[in-house]
Amino acid sequence: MDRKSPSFRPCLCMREIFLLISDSYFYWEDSNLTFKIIATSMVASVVALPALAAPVDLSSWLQDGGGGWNLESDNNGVKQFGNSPPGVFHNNENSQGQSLSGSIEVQSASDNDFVGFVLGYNEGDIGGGNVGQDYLLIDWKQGTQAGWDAGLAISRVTGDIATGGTNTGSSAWQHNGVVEFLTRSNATGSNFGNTGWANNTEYTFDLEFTSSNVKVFVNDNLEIDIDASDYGGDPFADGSFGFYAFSQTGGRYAGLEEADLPPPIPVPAGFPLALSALATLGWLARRRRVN
Ligand SMILES: [Ca+2]
Ligand SMILES: [Ca+2]
Repeated sequence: MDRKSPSFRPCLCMREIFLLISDSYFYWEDSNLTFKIIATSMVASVVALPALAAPVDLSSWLQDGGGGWNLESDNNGVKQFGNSPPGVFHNNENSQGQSLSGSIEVQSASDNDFVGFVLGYNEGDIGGGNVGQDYLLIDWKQGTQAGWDAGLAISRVTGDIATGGTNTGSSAWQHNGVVEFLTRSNATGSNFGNTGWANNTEYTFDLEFTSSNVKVFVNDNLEIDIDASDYGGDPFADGSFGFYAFSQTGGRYAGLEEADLPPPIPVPAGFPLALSALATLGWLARRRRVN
């Protein structure tokens, strides 16, 4: 088509728009405002990239609960020690709208219990006398034991899990009482819903945390993807990123980076319908060419 033409030729233009959507390339200069808006929105979605990740300085992070945490000399790695009651090492700042990435490895051949993460944690939520807790617990058990199966799960915590100690009957172990089990790895193609971590084996992880959605990736594979709207509708509470250990020594977290998640891109009213119509027209155009 003539790129400078002010005229609008519906059939040809729609096919051209479909092709540019397919190719992520914008060159259409027709004067029809409606379709220019649609095309510009597509370009916006293509160029919206996440912010650059920045290394995490762990020297300001805090410990709560049981066990101990040894900070490494570069302040970018930390290793838990102790077959202890639930404990966390957390950044003590509201972290919604951010991702946290790095590696996790249990550097031990001893025991088979819990490592993991907390999201939305507040200082004192474990063993600090807080009440009204509201945070998410992502725990990963190596082996099935005493009523809880191996694998990666996410739960919502609304009380103090320190009170159970290392008891296998505690809420942190059984995922009952103040620990409301939400789901095991639930994404299509997930690997670790019922599979424990292996001894002395490094996995990469990525956590994405917003008030409406949480995603957990392990080895770049999506394992958990939950929406607040699927669990009562209240937004997930804001709070810290943290690492977690319960009755398991040797969890090491390293190579840590945080990044801002890209803001949601507004979708114009009617956009999904328009895109569907354009796709259908493009398909029909291609059918006409090949029949
Ligand atoms: Ca055990
Ligand atoms: Ca143990």
